[in-house]
Amino acid sequence: MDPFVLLKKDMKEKQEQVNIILDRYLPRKDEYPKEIHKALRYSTFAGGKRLRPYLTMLAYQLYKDNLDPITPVAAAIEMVHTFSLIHDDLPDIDDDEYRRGKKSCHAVFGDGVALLAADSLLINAFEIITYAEIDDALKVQFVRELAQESGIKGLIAGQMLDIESEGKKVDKKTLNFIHNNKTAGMINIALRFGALGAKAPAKELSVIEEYGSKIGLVFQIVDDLLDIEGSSAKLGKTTGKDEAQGKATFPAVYGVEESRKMAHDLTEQAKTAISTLGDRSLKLRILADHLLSRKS
Ligand code: GRG
Repeated sequence: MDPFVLLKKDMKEKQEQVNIILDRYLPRKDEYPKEIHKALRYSTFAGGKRLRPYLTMLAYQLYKDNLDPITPVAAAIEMVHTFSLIHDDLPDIDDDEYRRGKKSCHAVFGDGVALLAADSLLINAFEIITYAEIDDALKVQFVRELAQESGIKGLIAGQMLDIESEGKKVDKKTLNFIHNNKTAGMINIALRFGALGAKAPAKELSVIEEYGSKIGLVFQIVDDLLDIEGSSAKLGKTTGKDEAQGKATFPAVYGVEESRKMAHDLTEQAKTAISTLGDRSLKLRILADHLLSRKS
């Protein structure tokens, strides 16, 4: 079977498992007060790729078959991710009208409701981790690490620098800081939680993290390239915005050709790192190629 077809089938199956957990733990949309529940469900089920939970599940399946214990953790990471997208789209941040192929949350429900819907996704994510059937010590560790990664030492720091850099010429160090914190960090922690949840040996955990930090950057470089060359219909969001807003992107700092080469080289390095795990790492290797060639 074509490796990408195999991967897409596996992604779809795992997306459905995550959606079941999200549906189970999120409030019903007709629950009182209705508007906020409708809004947070609207954005959560608007059609994201579910890449981060998929990574958690793949890392876990390097060691264990039954995904049930880790799926709430994977769903929690997706909730934090969705929260960050809603905030990112707000008029005072990136001001984006479209997300996941639909009108963004604030465009449908208004800024105030979008803010609250996102906040509640962020907070509920930590609650959901506590429902996972894993050791209590691991739950505490996940809550702590996810708080760090989504807080001032992670997402917020990356977003802060992103805002401050708008319209300015940034250096490579600042560019890396922004995207390591905004994008690669969440991708890496998704893999880390899967591996830790399955009690991966320390040496293998570090290989998985090396893979994670590399594909995390590839994901962002490709995101930047798609903003220039991609189709907004396929991406489900407006393209051409980075240049218009003077964003700190890889093509802006390195140029398109050099960015493409960097993405290619990082993908090869990620696959080499993970190949030390042997046949078990096949899906992660196919995924790395998929993330390099993705069009959406
Ligand atoms: C933590 C309080 C607090 C604020 C968050 C807004 C913000 C600060 C961070 C922004 C994070 C962000 C939008 C990063 C960009 C990462 C990125 C490339 C997202 C797109 O991910 P995809 O393509 O999206 O996986 P789907 O829709 O498929 O899930």
